Amino acid sequence: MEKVLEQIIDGIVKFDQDSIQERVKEALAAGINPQKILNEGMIVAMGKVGKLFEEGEYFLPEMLVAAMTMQKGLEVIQPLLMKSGVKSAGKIVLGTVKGDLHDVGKNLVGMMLKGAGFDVIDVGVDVTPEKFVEVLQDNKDAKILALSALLTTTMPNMKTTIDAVKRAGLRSKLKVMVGGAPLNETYAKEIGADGYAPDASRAVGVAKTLVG
Ligand code: B12
Repeated sequence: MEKVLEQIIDGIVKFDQDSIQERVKEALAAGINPQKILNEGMIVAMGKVGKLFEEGEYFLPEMLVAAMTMQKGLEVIQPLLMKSGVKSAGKIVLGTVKGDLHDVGKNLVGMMLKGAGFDVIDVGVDVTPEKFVEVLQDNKDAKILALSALLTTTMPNMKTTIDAVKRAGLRSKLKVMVGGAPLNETYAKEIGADGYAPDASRAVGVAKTLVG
């Protein structure tokens, strides 16, 4: 692997907030494409951080600072990942479900969807089913509801949200797309979602298919 990618991984794992942007710029200058910097650098680093947390080496503050370091690095490649986006491909309401504070993945998905021309309304993290319903009521032209969850304990809140949307009579005109590390296609079907994607770039493909 390119040395600079290793340095990016190391920089995030060791929270080197001062030099992460420099490293990412170096990687770009070396001709490594932004998608590769993201997938083989930053996301690999977050996987390592998760592992250190599981092993009891890292605690909550370490995970948080690692996420902040990644966000700093992302700022450099964000304009490159977002390119085009001429006319709106449709409106998407996006958020992380109730009880869940993870937003790095959601933000990436939002960024890529915007780049693909979607009009993204980001409702944030820890969003209750009631709040999603309220936002959808204010945005009746939304074509997709996109839900994120990173915890096995908050995954069920995706179903609770879909059920609340149904009860509010908003489900029939809307497609629901879900994602997040603990999810898979089977779970997505089980809870009545229309689409699932394992990462942000594939989320764009799924969203395009869903809006037809
Ligand atoms: C950073 C982090 C945190 C930070 C979050 C900061 C932030 N601003 O997001 C903080 C410190 C807050 C945190 C807290 C906790 N965390 Co945490 N966290 C992580 C960590 C290290 C990285 C997550 C991340 O940013 N990944 C990088 C992004 C790019 O990937 P991603 O989120 O998976 O998103 C991609 C895909 O999943 C997909 N995707 C995501 N959303 C969506 C949505 C749609 C619609 C689609 C289509 C696709 C999609 O596309 C994304 C981009 O490619 C993970 C470890 C890991 N490997 O995931 C643990 C991890 C998720 N956390 C974990 C835990 C246990 C917790 C805590 C419960 C710890 C505690 N004891 O308090 C708390 C819960 C707090 C809460 N209520 O939410 C566990 C979850 C275990 C489980 N299976 O339930 C993990 C897996 C760590 C571990 N290995 O144990 N955490």
